[in-house]
Amino acid sequence: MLKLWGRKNSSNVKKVMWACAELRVPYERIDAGLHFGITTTDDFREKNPNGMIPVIDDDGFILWESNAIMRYLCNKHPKAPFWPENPQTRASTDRNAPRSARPSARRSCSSCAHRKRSGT
Ligand SMILES: N[C@@H](CCC(=O)N[C@@H](CS)C(=O)NCC(=O)O)C(=O)O
Repeated sequence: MLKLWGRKNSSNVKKVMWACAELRVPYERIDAGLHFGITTTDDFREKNPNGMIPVIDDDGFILWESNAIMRYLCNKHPKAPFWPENPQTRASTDRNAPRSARPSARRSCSSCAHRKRSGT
């Protein structure tokens, strides 16, 4: 079963959880990040040297970066209703994926807000 590392109050983890739910992909989520820790361990850093969540392990295939994970899941499950086959329609959908990195979306992520406050 797909493994997903990340706390569920992370906007980037939520994106992956949402994609899994839409695609009906069963997964096991492991709390990680902030007070859950784990992200600083050697084991986790082997998966993602940046120490960030989300990270997935799909039968030994490790992937991090929420948008890359969503695209991977959509490519693996091509019937994804939100991942149109038409290249132009898909490009429009794809354009919206990184929007979570915009300042308005970052405010909703507590760890990113923390970084902004602490200047890290
Ligand atoms: N570009 C990355 C950003 C990942 C990111 O910023 N993750 C935050 C949570 S939203 C994180 O790992 N924060 C540190 C922590 O929770 O310990 C992605 O989209 O996956």
